[in-house]
Amino acid sequence: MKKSYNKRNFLLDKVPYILLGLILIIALIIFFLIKSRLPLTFFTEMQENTENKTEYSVFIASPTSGEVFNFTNENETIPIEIKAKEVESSDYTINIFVNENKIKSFTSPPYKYNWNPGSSGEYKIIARLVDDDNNVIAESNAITFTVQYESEPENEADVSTDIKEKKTNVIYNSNFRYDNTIPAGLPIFSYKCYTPPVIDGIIQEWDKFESFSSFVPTIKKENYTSHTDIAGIFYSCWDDDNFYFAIKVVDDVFNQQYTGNQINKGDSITIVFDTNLEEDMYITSYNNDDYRIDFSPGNFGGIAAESFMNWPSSAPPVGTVIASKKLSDGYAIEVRIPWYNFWGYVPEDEDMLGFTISILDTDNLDSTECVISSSKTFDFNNTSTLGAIALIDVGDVYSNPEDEASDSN
Ligand SMILES: [Ca+2]
Ligand SMILES: [Ca+2]
Ligand SMILES: [Ca+2]
Ligand SMILES: [Ca+2]
Repeated sequence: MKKSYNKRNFLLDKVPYILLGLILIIALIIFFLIKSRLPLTFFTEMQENTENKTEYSVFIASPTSGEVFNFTNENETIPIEIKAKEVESSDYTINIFVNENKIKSFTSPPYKYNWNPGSSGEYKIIARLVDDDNNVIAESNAITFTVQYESEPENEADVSTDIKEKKTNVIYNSNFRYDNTIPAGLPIFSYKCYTPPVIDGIIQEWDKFESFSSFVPTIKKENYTSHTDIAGIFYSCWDDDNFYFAIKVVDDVFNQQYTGNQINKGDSITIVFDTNLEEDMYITSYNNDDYRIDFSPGNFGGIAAESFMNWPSSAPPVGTVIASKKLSDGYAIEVRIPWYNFWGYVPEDEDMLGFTISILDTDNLDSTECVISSSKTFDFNNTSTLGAIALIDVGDVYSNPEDEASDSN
């Protein structure tokens, strides 16, 4: 009994395998039947095509045809990306031409380059693959694109003659690194405030104060493309107790997942002060009157906005209040830092401090991809790259602004 049961069971177990084998055999028969009915070239041509592609072919993947770039500053660039098939010989060059002027040559991948056009106009870009003897082996598609520079509105007219005179005096009477500031020779001006700003991340109350938005790419600047990637507008003011600032950052991809001494790896702000600039003009290293503070907007989720002093301490600055707001195209930060964090420094009208504010941008990687700063060059470890900020008392900017304007006429 037991034996016959086992035998039948064994055969039943094999049924699925037999069926599968049959299906495979039928599929193969159908395949060969179809193949014999199609012209022979159907299969061979497909092979030839792929072979031609592996020979020499270059293709412009960015910019795209008809693309329009609206630029607001002279540092913005066109991201150029060339796709090229693996080239067997090592003696080749890919030349990039814009309006038939060679702007870049590649001899190895990646074929990526951020090109600064410098002026508005219509441009045509083409890539040519040449051999060792400069013979053109392949030419890419030709792409036409447009660049438009929009001039930034001047707010110089709003400033009264009294304030202009005061600024001229401060510049004349103080020593700072003229070449580092943007524009050269002009520090950032910070007005004394008679009513402290409300630290809530809403920065409307700042429009009476001077703004700075001429940030330039400094660290990893080859990654900088346009003002939609990273840009900012900075405001500041001061009183006897605190330094206040607000910054509105435009950033296409918000990414901050770090805290404490790591916040610089995500989207963040770094400010460096030198409270004794006059005596440290030729010192490149940080000393006991320099302060480097990082500010994080948090992630608008579980991580709160915070500040962290990297030099000279390695701890959050004492008594500092920070608030942030997520915006549709970036974020805003508002901060109050008590002066007592800057040991022995007491602010006075017409003080000139070493100063640089930098915006650090992380989009898709795990650390900083690009930095833009308020001084022409910026290096975290070199205080001689700092620009300057002038603290000036021009009276209460909220008291009768109409009267002051008519006085100056
Ligand atoms: Ca506010
Ligand atoms: Ca960005
Ligand atoms: Ca110093
Ligand atoms: Ca970002």
